[in-house]
Amino acid sequence: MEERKRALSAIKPTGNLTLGNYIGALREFSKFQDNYETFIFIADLHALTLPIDPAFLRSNTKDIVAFYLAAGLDPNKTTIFLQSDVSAHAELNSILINYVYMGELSRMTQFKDKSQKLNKEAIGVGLFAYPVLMISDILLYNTDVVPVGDDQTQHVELTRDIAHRMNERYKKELFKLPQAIKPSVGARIMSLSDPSKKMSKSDPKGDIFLKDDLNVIRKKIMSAVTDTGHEIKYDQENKPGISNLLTIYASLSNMSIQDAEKHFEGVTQYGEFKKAVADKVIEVLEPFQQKYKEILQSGIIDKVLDDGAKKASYIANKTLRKVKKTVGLYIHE
Ligand code: AQP
Repeated sequence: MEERKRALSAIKPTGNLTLGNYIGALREFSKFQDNYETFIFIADLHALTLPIDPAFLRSNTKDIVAFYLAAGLDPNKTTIFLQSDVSAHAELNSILINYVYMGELSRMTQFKDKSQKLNKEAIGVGLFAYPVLMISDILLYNTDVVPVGDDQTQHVELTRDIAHRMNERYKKELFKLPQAIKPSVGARIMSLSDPSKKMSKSDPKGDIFLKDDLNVIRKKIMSAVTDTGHEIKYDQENKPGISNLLTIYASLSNMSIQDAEKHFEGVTQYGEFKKAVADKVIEVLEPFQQKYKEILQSGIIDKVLDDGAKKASYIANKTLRKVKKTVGLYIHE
């Protein structure tokens, strides 16, 4: 039987999940599970790269599993697990960290953005070396495709470079070269209060949170920053606010941006447009929130994570053994 290709992705439990995470990641994940062997995990080790309250980290981790299931991930089709439950991630990280250059890591946009906000003396090594752990996450599973939003594609590119470097160095196909896959619409949802900035869970300004009360969501959308003029047109430079709302509407309606523009042709009041966007977001999030609550109450999360960790460990440990052998670490036969 021909082996299925593998898809892998994750979310860091660093903050309450946003509509950006839903559109750019969560919703995309379940599209892979029928045709790919799919691995979706909670990147809890990555969440330690910036200070985080332990109780919040724990409850947020559980929340994300419930969100995965509510978004349609089926544990019979997708291996769902916690990164820290599979020790091979940390072990491969401590090997690969020797093959990634400081120059490469210092060029990562996300590191530059996040470290800028910190006191120079207090930037954790983990924040700097974060992509090495992400590279390990991806390469352990011989991943073919990595569904991600815009901000993570640079890290996947670096993963390809390192996989290639290792293959060249050891003259064998040790690792597969993975490919980032972005959603065609909605790879970068922007803040509602400042559409020049990404909607981000660790810098929550102008965010819609997946757990927000539906009335709060409506209010947030109705007061989203827009632009002068009255046409509903996609123009990121001159109409970033309208373009962002149009993107949200199009992606949640499974339409292209052009079709969404056509849909709003003739609408000249931003208020009417915003109401339609709010209705659409609520139409999608209402049943989603309901499912999420039912899953949290059902008590299935521990079992899903236990089963997932077993399946993931088996595959990850195989790759780890191969790497250890290749680089010369002693392995008992
Ligand atoms: N605004 C966004 N639009 C589209 N996709 C997004 N993603 C995040 N924000 C948006 C995608 O969600 C996935 C999980 O993200 P992550 O947890 O790895 O963290 P991130 O990429 O760094 O996103 P955040 O929300 O900004 O988290 P913090 O601030 O904690 O780092 C990824 O596929 C991401 O692209």
